[in-house]
Formats: sequence, C-alpha cells, structure tokens
Amino acid sequence: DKQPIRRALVSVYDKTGLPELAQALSDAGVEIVSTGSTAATIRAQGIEVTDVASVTGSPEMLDGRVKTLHPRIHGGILADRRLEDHVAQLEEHDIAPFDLVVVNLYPFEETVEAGGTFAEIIEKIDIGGPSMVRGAAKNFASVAVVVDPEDYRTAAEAAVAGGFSLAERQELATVAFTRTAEYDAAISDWMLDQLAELDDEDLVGQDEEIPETDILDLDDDDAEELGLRTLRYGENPHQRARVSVLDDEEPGIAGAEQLGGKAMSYNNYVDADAAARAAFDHQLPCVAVVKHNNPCGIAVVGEDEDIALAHARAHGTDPVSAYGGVIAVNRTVTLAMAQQVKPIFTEVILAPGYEDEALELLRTKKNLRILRLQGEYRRPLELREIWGGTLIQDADAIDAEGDAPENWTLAAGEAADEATLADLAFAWRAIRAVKSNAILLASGGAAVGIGMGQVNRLDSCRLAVSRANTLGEHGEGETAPERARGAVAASDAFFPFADGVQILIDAGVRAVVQPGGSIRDEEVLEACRAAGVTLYLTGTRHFAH
Ligand code: 93A
Repeated sequence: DKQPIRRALVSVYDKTGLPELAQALSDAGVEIVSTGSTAATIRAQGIEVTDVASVTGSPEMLDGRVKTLHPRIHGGILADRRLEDHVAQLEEHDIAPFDLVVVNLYPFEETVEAGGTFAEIIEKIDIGGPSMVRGAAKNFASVAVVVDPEDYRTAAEAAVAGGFSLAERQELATVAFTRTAEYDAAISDWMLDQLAELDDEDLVGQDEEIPETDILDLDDDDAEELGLRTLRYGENPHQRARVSVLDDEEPGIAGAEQLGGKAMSYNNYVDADAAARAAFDHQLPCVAVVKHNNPCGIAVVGEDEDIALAHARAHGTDPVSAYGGVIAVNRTVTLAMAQQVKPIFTEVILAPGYEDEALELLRTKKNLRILRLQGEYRRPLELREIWGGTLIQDADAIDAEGDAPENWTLAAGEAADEATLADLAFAWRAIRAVKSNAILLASGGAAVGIGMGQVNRLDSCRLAVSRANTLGEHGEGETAPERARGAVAASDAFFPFADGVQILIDAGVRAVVQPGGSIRDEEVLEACRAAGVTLYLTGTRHFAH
C-alpha cells in the first residue's frame, strides 16, 4: 500500500531544512513544484524546481493571497487515485497528481506573539497553506502530507524507499489536521480578543462623544438630530433637561402624540410613565391617578361598564391627592369620563384613544396635556444611574407564578368568596405600581387607602388605614366613612412582624394577600387566625423603589 513519490508540492514559509529535503527529493527523482520564495530557495541550491505559476498558468496575485488556490493544484492534491473516474478526470483536464505535499504555514501565532500590527497579523492568516494541508490530509489514501520540518528526513527516506505506507500517510494526516485545527483556534482566539477590544473602544468612544453633561450642552438643533427634545427644565427649575425618543415606531410615553395642552415637563413624563405602568398592568378597564410617581387612586370596572365609573372610583380613593395629578386610562376615554375629569385640576391625561366629543371637551381645558398612546404596552428594561455606573434589570411584570390567584396558598382563615378574591387579585395587581413599602386597601375593584414609600411597613399600614378612613368622597360637615372596615389588603413584600398586619386587622380588614417568607410568618398567620382574617401567600414579591 505504499504510494511511490513522483511529484511533490512544496510550499514552506519556514525554510529550515528545505535545501536538504529538496536535494533528497531531487536525488530520488521526484519532481518538485513550489511557490515563489520556496522555489527561489530551491533553485538557489542548483536544484530543478517547477513554479506553481507555470502549473496553474496564472501568476501569483493579490500580494500572494492567491498562489496555489487553483484547480490544477487542488485537483492534483484531492484526486483519489483508487477511483478510475478521478484518474480519468485528471487526464481530461491535464492535471498531474501530487504524491507528497510539504507545507508549513504563515507564522500567525508568532506574529501575534511579536506584537504585530492589526494589518500585519491579518496578512499572516494563511489560506492557501491550510487548504493544501487539509486537502492532502483528507486524501491520505493517495497523498502524504508533511507539516513539520522534523518529518523532512522521514519524507526524504520514504522517497527513496518507494513512498509512505497507508498507515504512515494516515498518521501524517492526523498530525496535519491537528496543526490546522490549532492554527484556526489561534486565529479565532485572536479575533475574539479584537472584538472585545473593539467593544471597549466603542464604549469609550461613545462616552467621549456624548457624556451626559454634553447631551445638555448641545444646542437644541443638534440635540434634535440625536432624537433629543429639549424640556423647559428638569425636576427643578435649576436643572436642564431633555427627553430622548428611542424609536418613533414605538413612541411609548416619551414620543406619545399630544392632542392638547402645554408642553410636557420632566415631572409630567415621570408621572405619566408611572401612571401608564399602573393602569396597563390591568386587563380590566382601569384608571390610575398618579402623583409624585405613586398611584393615589386606582380602580377597575367590568368589561361592559363605562370607564367613567373606574375614573370616579379612582378619583374617590384620595380626592385630595388627585388634585394636580396625572390620569392614565387603559381604554378609550368616553364623554362621560371627560365630563367628570373637566372640573378636576389635572396635569396630564393619557389613553389609547378618546371619543370625539370627549376630546373636544377635554381640549377646552387649555392647560391639560392630552396624550394618545399607540401600540402594545411594553415595559422597557429598567435602568437606573448610580455613582459610577448604571443598574440594569428586567422590567417587573405581573406574570410570575405567584401572581396568579390560583397559585396562592391559603395560610389563615377561610377561603375567600368570589368577590373578595377578585378584590384581592385587583389589590395584588395594583400594589406593584406603588412605591415600597406599599400597603393597598381595596374594596369593590377600587383602592380605598394606599400607604406608600414609608421606610417601615408599620407606617405604610397606618397610612393606608388613615387614608381609607379620613378621605373619600363625602360632603362638607359629614364624617368620612370607615372604608378600611370590610376592605381587603395587599402588601408588596412580607410582613416582618405581626404588628403591621395587626393594624389592618384592627381597622376591620377582612382578607390579606402578601408574599410571605418572613422568619416570623407564623406570628403573622397567628394574628390573622385569631381575628378570623383570611390570608393568602403569593410567594412572589413586587418591590418598587
Ligand atoms: O496567501 S495564501 O493564503 N494563498 C495561497 O494561495 C497560498 N499558497 C501557499 N498563502 C499561500 N501559501 C503559503 O505561502 C504557504 O502556506 C506557505 O506558508 C507560504 C509559502 O510561500 P513562499 O513559497 O512564497 O514563501
């Protein structure tokens, strides 16, 4: 199974041992075909050599990038001499086969190691070399491949001894594939490093182009071109501010169509976003009234009830705070609702649509900013700047397993009836938009008392109860109804002690939903059991800070 060596293709970057090999091959009567400087080195020894260019009939081109990449070379490497058809095709195209391929590759690794420039390193990615090596290795049935100068001596001996055996050729092929695999791995490693560096440079570049203060330094036209709209001022009059609209196709709040009213302010945007978040968390028709980034009122109605009813209830949660608020609606605003809104001082109203007459009426309020929202509500990634960096997180959504009432665990009291469970489900959806620590009391699909943003849950409980029992719609001189009595409550995170829940119980709350998970859960459950209050655990929490 020896394959006599009559014709050899020799193309080596590293010329070490080349003269000796060429001499031995020549002495054994082997025809040598070589690329440019390999041929020159051999010829300089007075040894006869055929130029690749004379075989291909095509000069080396593109600075040597294309030398051996030619059918007359690769046909001679890849023809399986055992196949009559292959042999016939070689004859047909006048291609002479190679029995031995000796190649070593452009020194990619060494050039990287030596700190070559980017362009130098790219140029050292050998394409023709590995092609010949892989071709010869694949066709080890007919061809011997040598990639290591250490093997030149064996090759010379084989040339004299009638060639390599099949087993030897297979071994040489294995060495060859190992070499090209290493070579490509080195290239891919380096490329990955470049990509990482590029990313870093990009980031640095961006920072240099428009660091935050520069965004504010740009003149209005330049800012406009970058998709930035200039606001009158920021959170306070001494702060400059702009708003960026990321995507005109998905304008959201930032790029919402404005149908009436003064220009949106920085705080309007903040509250409008919070209001949209609160209202669009609900599948039922919902109205949320937001002040200072917190809902001060929120309510839902049945699918076939007028949205005006939801607004009346949401306003009724806390009519004092609703003054100067932002109203978000997840349905078309009806005339009935517009009539209710008209007498209430409101900064912004936002909805997916307005009945014609509703819009007409709302437009009579010159200061009321009217926004029409487009498309599916999609909560964006949540970014928050901190000293030295940015926090990035998924948007919190009401889609965790523990958000579905059917997955709640009844931990105390009797299972809630349908209406109570509906109120608990509403309260749980509504609490997500309330800043922590959040306690929300609800009754009949409306919040009746919200305790938000306190630094302990006890105060949030007190606040929710006191709002429920002092506010609400009631005529002058009338005492407020005790709305906490008979209401349900939701807590955005667990009660760390029983004291908070005890305040709710004492106020007459009938049923509570909360995540659970405190080491004192048992005390909380015990307080509910003792009072005959129903308690559900969700296992999911919804902090909002
Ligand atoms: O530039 S290449 O990727 N294109 C080719 O067609 C080609 N053919 C051989 N590199 C190519 N080679 C490589 O050239 C070989 O792998 C070897 O390292 C080198 C030998 O060229 P020279 O004989 O001119 O020194």
